[in-house]
Amino acid sequence: MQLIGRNMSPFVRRTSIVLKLLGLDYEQVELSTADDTDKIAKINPVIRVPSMVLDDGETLVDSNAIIDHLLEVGDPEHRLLPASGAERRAVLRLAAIGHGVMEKGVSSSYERNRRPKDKVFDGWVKQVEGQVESGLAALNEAASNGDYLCGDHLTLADVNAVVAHDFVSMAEPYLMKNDPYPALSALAKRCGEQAVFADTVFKPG
Ligand SMILES: N[C@@H](CCC(=O)N[C@@H](CS)C(=O)NCC(=O)O)C(=O)O
Repeated sequence: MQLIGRNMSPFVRRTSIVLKLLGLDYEQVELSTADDTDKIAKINPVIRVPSMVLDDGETLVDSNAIIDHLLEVGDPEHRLLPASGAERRAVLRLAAIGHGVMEKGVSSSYERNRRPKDKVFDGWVKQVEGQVESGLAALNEAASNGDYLCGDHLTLADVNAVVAHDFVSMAEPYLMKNDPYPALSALAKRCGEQAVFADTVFKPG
């Protein structure tokens, strides 16, 4: 199968990490939504990444739908996402907070970098960055309770939290000055020592 997109996108990176954690075979096609519009449009009419092309040509769009499929085929023991009940809801809740931080971090970055400077709406940037900060604070609190966000092993909640942390550190470094989320940073550092996380860090060029 093919994963479409570059790991600069936190949504693509989290999908890459899940693929690697599950040991699924895939090829990453590093298309960019800015430069490869026509190619991506053939796979995803909304022209967004990540998208995925399965071996039989079926296409999937949006990291949530892609990861849902990957877990269905690659995680029969429900290690990354418990099968049901309160444990599943807890992982999904924190995973959604991590995903929300990514969305707001990307919004801030688009607002600051894609608009002409005189058209940037500072009030909007402030609002979405406040959402980034409160999401990171919630993840930091969850990370303060143990080695992993939920239970005794790595789940989708940790993947999203680490990717959100790393994305904001890259895209909005001024929000990370003086290590305001130390438990989350420590989780990111511990995970960053594992190949699945280290090998998916975006390297420009
Ligand atoms: N909800 C989507 C968000 C995907 C997303 O926003 N991707 C960005 C790249 S970071 C993108 O494709 N941006 C181009 C656009 O939205 O026009 C997901 O989880 O996959």
